[in-house]
Amino acid sequence: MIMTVQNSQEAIDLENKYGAHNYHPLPVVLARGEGVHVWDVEGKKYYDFLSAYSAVNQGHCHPRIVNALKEQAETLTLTSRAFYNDSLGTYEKYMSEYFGFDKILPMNTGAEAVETAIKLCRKWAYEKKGIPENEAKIIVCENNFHGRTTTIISFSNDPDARKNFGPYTPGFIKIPHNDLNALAEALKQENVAGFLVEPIQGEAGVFVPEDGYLTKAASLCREADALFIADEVQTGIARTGELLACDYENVKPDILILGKAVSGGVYPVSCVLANDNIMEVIKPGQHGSTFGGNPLAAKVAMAALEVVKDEKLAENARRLGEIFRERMNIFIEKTDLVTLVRGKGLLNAIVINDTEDSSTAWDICMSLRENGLLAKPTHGNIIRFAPPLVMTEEQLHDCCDIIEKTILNFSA
Ligand code: IF1
Repeated sequence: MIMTVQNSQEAIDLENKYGAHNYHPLPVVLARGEGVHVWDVEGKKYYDFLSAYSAVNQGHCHPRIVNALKEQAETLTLTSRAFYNDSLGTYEKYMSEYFGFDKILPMNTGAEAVETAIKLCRKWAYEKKGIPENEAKIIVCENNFHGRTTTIISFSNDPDARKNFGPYTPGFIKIPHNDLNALAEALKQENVAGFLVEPIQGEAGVFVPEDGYLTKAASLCREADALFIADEVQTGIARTGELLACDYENVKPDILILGKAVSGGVYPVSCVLANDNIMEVIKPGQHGSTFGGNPLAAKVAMAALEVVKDEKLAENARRLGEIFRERMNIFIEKTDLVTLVRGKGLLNAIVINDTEDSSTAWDICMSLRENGLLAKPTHGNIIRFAPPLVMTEEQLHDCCDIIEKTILNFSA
């Protein structure tokens, strides 16, 4: 029997009873979304300052994307790759040209795209670079977040993400993020196939590396004949004020990983892009997925990326991000509760002046919820602020008013 909840508490109770407890959500039950706003079951309106972790960059339920979904849903949803279909080729051309690569390998979730990039890098290393089979090593950064599969958590240093999920996948070398000397040293090791990096570490707390880091890292990789792999699942699709965070330095990764807002949050769509010299190592039957590149995903993603271009979302994110950080930097002079603000475009975070394990950041988010703005702490004392990129300047100032008022009342 399909039921509908009558109130928020009923929804929370149902999730508690029937759902795995793999999250600890803020106690708010959302029922509708439109643009930068969401409404809870009782009809209370909020600004969404998380955007489903940067999947809803185009705003909730964007009509152009929803219409693309509707039209294709009534036509052809899934054929599997056992046969051709009339959407995939046009989608592959669209994406390859949109991001400037020879080819795309379509998948569904970000983690699947990261796994695909790891497999591609390893296979390229064995078949093109001549690394002995099963000896390939991929350099990753400490405090990374690339997803939740067993291989990906094998190179995580977050105990919650990895404890008791072993045995772990070998073949990864960890170095600090934003440390070029450490990268240069690691690249001297034998059998290094690639370097997998988030241009900005989102989950770790929106750590923006020094200017020039990506450029230098990419050239160190090139000199060492190792692939530069950029995970732009969270930083991509205009979030940081450019289409890709790598675009700030005109760095073209050897493998580009995308997810989340590729679909505007309407459907799970992810992919890796690379040029022929890398992509051609994958032969028929060597990789894939049931839903990867399905007609629904293809049409939704093309509509979502048209919105990014037509509504100039990168430019808007860049401009509003500067306004946001300017206001926050002035504000934090008035309170000792916030020590700093950092970020790029509309991927920002504030650091709360308290210990990692304090509940202060959580309590502030609970107060923000009362005042009509939804955000959630990332690690401990850091609150990530990432609204949809369709926000207007007026709405941003309204949100800054809410954030400032909430924190000032809090510290009082
Ligand atoms: C959760 C974090 C963000 C990602 C990057 C790959 C993936 C993600 C840079 C995997 C996913 C999501 C996962 C989600 C919450 C969210 C998250 F807090 F977990 F770390 F955004 F920061 N690369 N990030 O950020 O993509 O498989 O999820 O589609 O697991 O709680 P996915």
